[in-house]
Amino acid sequence: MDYRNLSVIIPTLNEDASIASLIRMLLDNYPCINVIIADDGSTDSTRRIAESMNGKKVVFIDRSSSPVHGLTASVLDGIAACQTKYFIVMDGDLQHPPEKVGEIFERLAQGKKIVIASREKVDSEWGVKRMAVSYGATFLGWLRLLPRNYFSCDIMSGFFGMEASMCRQVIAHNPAAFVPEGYKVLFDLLKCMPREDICQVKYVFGSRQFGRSKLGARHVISFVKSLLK
Ligand SMILES: Nc1nc2c(ncn2[C@@H]2O[C@H](COP(=O)(O)OP(=O)(O)O)[C@@H](O)[C@H]2O)c(=O)[nH]1
Ligand SMILES: [Mg+2]
Repeated sequence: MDYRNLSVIIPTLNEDASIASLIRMLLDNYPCINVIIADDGSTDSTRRIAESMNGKKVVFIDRSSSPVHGLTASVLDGIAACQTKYFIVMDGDLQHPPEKVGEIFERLAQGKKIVIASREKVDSEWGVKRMAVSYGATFLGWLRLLPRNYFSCDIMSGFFGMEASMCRQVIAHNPAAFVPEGYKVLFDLLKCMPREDICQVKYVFGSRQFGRSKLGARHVISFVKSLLK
């Protein structure tokens, strides 16, 4: 596999406890891979760490002075900055296993338009509230996408890959479908894409070993906005 054609886009907000290990794993396991850190103004050492790692292959996007902060806005900036044919989006907290990047890339290189890493198991310390939010959002999302059959799909996944130019076209033709301050950029993309273009790869969503989840009530509101768009 030629990983020069692949960029991994990682949205970050204060992930200095895990970002170095993640970048190192990606650079060590996938020769010549590109990494784009889309950071929303971390106040910890995330920036220093990312900028100190393998200069040419690790790009740091500083969104600290952006008018809109958010996971979706950060990923969209990462996609706009992507210089390779393909990209994969993954979290910076090691809950998405870097070992799966190769499998996702293989499917993209075979011609799949969008490859979703689907959670077959959540190996996490999620409480009742978080489970209710996650399953509730998935169910409402499935209903929103009803005319197309997405029922077996992890439409809330934050771990997925696409061909960059195609994705930029989808975004350019459907700007209103996206909620920049939201958390679910994949869902916004799926609203604009035909079902048959999708392929899934299973993985186990790991537990967060460092730092805290940033998911909050305002993200629930942005998801409701996204359902209505
Ligand atoms: N750029 C950016 N990244 C974010 C934001 N919120 C969360 N993230 C990052 O998105 C990824 C997933 O966030 P996380 O809080 O772990 O979500 P969870 O796994 O669903 O609980 C992590 O890499 C976070 O650092 C944000 O507002 N902006
Ligand atoms: Mg997480």
